[in-house]
Amino acid sequence: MKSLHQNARKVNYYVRMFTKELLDEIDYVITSSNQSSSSAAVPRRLTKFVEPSDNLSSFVDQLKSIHLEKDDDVLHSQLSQFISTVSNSNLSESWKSELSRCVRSKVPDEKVPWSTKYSDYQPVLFTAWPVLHVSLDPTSPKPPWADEDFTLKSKDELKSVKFNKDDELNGKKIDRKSRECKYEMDSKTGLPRNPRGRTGMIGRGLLGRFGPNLAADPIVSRFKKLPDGSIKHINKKPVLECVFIQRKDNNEWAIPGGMVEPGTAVSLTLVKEFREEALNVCHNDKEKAEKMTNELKKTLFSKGFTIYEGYVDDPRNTDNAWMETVAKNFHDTTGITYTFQLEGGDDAFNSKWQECSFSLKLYASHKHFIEKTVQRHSAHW
Ligand code: RP5
Repeated sequence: MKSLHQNARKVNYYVRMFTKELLDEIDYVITSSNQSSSSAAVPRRLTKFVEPSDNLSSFVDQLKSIHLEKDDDVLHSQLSQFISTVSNSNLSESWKSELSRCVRSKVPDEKVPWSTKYSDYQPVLFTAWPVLHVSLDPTSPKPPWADEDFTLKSKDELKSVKFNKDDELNGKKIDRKSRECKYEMDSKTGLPRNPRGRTGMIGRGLLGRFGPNLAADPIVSRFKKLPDGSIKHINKKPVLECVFIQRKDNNEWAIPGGMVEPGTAVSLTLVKEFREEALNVCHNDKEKAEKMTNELKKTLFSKGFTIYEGYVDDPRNTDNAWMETVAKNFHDTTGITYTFQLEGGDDAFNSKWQECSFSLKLYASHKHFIEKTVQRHSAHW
């Protein structure tokens, strides 16, 4: 098991390079391995670095069925083809959702807690190609959204990373504290361990940071009005409506939240994400974006109520990386939201007001946050 992981790490590193030497290096990893189980793991692991979109899926299946020890020549040509396919492929938006459902190993419910022994546990090591490919320029004023590949570091080297604390990169703060608890480190790898238990995947998957990946979720609400201007009621309770967006990565409806960037306050992220995803006012129109941010900060976003802070049950979570959020409610009491022109932007296809009720289907833990918002306003559910 140990050497299997070591090989996977090497391959992880080599694939990141995408250079001409790549094939030779992979070949070296394969041929220098004297354990057949390690060798067989190589193509399996390689398939985890690309999107299993329709055009790649049959090829990925072929790779999975290869037995290295039986036919190295075939493997070599398959790998060459694999590399060139990956090199030439355009990573589409669909990769996120596709990957999150196809690569993790199954964990029975009772084996999820770390306190339960699970000696046969074989999580898939997976870090998506775009995460590994983030440029790590130490001189850039804007720190990268993803960490460097800590799976390549030893436990001792990892001690310099400020897990459970505020860290800093290129002069910008990176919040590595959990809103949930003080998280533990895996005793073998020294990497953060998901406080909610096993997920069937190690590495970062589609997430940028090891440990918590902090997001901010603005819940913009108002009471639903009928055409005559009165508030709609069901079973004598007012009906609440909130702004939702349709995510581009998986088409699911969600609160228009987003990641907190290094050095950016949660309060600003809440405004920025709402402006970009629900109003389609993005940073490419700098002047308009700034004006809108200031207006929102002075009005609707001047007073918010924290609905939830902590872990999000996000499909991207792994054993070493997970989503956390600060979800705040901004309730319209003045009618200002009637001046908003909703339009999906950035990571969102669509944006709309939607009545809140038990039948809502939303991304990740978002329905739970909305239920709590509804309770706060004693509204119908
Ligand atoms: C969820 O992912 C959070 O609650 C937040 O809404 C969202 C942030 O991720 P991106 O929308 O930036 O992908 O877990």
